[in-house]
Amino acid sequence: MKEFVISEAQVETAVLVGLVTKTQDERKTNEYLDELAFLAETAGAQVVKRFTQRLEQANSVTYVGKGKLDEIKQYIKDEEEAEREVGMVIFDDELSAKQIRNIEGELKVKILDRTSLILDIFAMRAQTANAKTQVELAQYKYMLPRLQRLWTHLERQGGGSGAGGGKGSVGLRGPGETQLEMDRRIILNRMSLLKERLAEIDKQKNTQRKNRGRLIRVALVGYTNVGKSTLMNLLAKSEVFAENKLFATLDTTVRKVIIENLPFLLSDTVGFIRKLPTDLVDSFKSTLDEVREADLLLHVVDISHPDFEEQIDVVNRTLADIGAAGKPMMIVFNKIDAYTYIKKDEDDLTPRTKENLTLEELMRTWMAKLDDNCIFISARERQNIEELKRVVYRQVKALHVQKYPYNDFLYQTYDNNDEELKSEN
Ligand SMILES: Nc1nc2c(ncn2[C@@H]2O[C@H](COP(=O)(O)OP(=O)(O)OP(=O)(O)O)[C@@H](O)[C@H]2O)c(=O)[nH]1
Ligand SMILES: [Mg+2]
Repeated sequence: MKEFVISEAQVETAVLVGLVTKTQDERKTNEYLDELAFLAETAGAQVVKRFTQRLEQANSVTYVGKGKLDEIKQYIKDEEEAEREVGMVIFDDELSAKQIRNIEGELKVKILDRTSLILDIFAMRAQTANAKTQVELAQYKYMLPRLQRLWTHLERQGGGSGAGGGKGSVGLRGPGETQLEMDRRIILNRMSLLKERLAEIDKQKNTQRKNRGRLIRVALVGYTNVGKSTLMNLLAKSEVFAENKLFATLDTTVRKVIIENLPFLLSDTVGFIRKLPTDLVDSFKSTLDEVREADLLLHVVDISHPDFEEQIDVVNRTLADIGAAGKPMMIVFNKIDAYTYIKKDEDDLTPRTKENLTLEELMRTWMAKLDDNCIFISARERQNIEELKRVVYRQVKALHVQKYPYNDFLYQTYDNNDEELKSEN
């Protein structure tokens, strides 16, 4: 496990590597690397350099081409000579066992990829037994095929050189193979134990959920760092950990929220990210059940982020992946206080792009696109929160009537009382 994990707390330096391909232009790659840098920072590493290369697709042996790898190697060497040690090289895509082995052999520093970096952050962030178990399982899932391939590779290598059908040199094959096979078995055993444990936790959570009574369930979903927990704290008056780091939240928190006298359950969930490893999504099944079983999704978007549109797509795709597509959903555009745009000169006749839209123009566009099923707020500056409450109230009430038709005592005295909401706070 060690080699996939950033060690200890001291600041290590990192070099990032990404590709410009047919399907990923330079701008995209830079955005991905920005995000990778943010991930690295969150994990406690400091990014000192980025390398990109234009390739049709990733090189199956070394991810980048030979020339680029030499360039990176030279950079590491130069830095070392200047007494600035490079701690690790992080690749923006998931690497195969073969790629890791070859790159490591060349660069002789710690090699990470986006997946192992995310796993590392998750491991760092995991607080509860549930989250810890889920992360550990995901880490083993990541490691296993890499071990396996390492093992088959040795076997193959041995097979080539072995005489008379024997498999390889004793020194290489025997102990190495046994060790790896043993590691593999230990990991498999550990994995089934973790799975059992998760199944147990799952059962408990299911029971808990059943005991929650007849309340509508609303889940805050969205990309990481968009402000879900901040909004949760605001609506539920709770103290969920929120900060400007990725994946501040790993465990779902559920709170009972009452708007007017209509109670419902609000849950804050783990944020999504591009290229989120599927194994990780699988491992977080019990966390994501909260999303799957929600009656209403509040999809929180950071409108001040230059890539917010792609982030919306990533979240929608991930929701579909976990079987939560098609639920009633409302988009909550957050961080309107931080929105900036590039004003164009009057005499500038080049076409206006997304970057030139004022907040009002952007709001109009999205309201038209989403048929008004969206709202614009600032959770931190508490802008438009009353309106948000009003809209959520209306939707939850409609869902409540639908789902629990005989349980309408909760709000009957407040039926036409939208006015009162306005005066609250
Ligand atoms: N400018 C601005 N910043 C905000 C707003 N809402 C939240 N933030 C900041 O955005 C950062 C992330 O907020 P969180 O609430 O932790 O975001 P999250 O979506 O829960 O993030 P993860 O749990 O990491 O997925 C924090 O630094 C917040 O203070 C807002 O309306 N405006
Ligand atoms: Mg959070």
